[in-house]
Amino acid sequence: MDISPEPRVTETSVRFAAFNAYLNRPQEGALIADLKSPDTIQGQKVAEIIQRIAPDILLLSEFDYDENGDALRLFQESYLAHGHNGAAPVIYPYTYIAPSNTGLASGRDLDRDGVATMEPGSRAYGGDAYGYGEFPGQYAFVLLSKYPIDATGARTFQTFLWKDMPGALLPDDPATNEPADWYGADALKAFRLSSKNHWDVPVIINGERVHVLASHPTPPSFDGEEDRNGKRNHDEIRFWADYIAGDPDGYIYDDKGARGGLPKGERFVIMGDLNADPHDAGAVPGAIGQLLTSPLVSDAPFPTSAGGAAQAKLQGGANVSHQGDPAEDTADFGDDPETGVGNLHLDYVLFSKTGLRENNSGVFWPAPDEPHYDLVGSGFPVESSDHRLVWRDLQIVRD
Ligand SMILES: [Ca+2]
Ligand SMILES: [Ca+2]
Ligand SMILES: [Ca+2]
Ligand SMILES: [Ca+2]
Repeated sequence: MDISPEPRVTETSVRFAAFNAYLNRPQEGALIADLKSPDTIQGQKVAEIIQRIAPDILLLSEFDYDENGDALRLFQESYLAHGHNGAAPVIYPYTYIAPSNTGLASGRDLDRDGVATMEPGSRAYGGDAYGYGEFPGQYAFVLLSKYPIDATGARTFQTFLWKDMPGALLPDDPATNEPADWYGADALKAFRLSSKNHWDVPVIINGERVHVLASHPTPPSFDGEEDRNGKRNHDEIRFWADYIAGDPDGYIYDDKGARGGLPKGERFVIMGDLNADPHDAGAVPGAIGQLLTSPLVSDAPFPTSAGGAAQAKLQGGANVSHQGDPAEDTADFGDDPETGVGNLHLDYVLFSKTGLRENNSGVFWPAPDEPHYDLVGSGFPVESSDHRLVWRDLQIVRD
């Protein structure tokens, strides 16, 4: 494979994209095994979507972690480096990976089923891990870039403890009088805020620094009346609101022990599946609003697609009662009004109001009468992913 050491210099804009690519597998090592061969149909469709949009900087979520980066290397070599159905190959000379809390044993009974499950490979194990995962690194995320990544300047927040956030929305056990006691003191001593990881990864674009702020907050579901996952989701999003504000409450520390938030005036792009729709389904009200109402975040309109609007109509069910504009949806979930949440707006590329300007944006979700509809289909079965790629073309503005 020919990987050029030089980044491609775009004329004016840089395309940032977030794609929950569904490249997670049920067992450790299974993704590597899949990607060794170029024949995995789902991998081919994910690769073709990436090739059709050709982002310059791409965050792929639900991509199982391995410490050598073999899965990511194989995905580039066996899938992205080969054009699919006439699309041009895309190659990313720069990548960044880091460990994820998903599937790391906490040694505690975090799901409160009576046992601290330590043996990987079950739902019970996932429920007691620092973040839900049935083996270490399941559902992690990876960053790919055509521009150089300042890995030594990157900060990660994998080990930041939830209890160290002032005013954290710690869940309450409604069966007791004591407040905020769903997790006991011993659990809170170990409980990490980030269900996967939170990264600040600087990318150098024509000499200018842009901070990619990547995370994948836990879904606000799979819990009970205490809403422990909804509250964690809210605070995982809050972390970025406080971080971009420069950490006014002075609580943030990274995995190397360095304190503080983003210095004032730095450019940033918050990317990922944030698992919070502005209007619909189970997030704590205002969860994503913590970022959307921040004076530091651009209020450029959300990216949209014709396919999101078309599928909400075709699929009906839970979508009928949604308040959000279906053209802004980025995930195609089950629509049964009893058991499903419908299609949601969960994936974001949000950028700093200063230092960046948007030229274009979109969600890769073709309508049935548009080209490449076969890459997304009608929701079930899943053709590529249950999420859609979201992108924005951003131009560096020098003050
Ligand atoms: Ca347990
Ligand atoms: Ca209580
Ligand atoms: Ca659906
Ligand atoms: Ca919707």
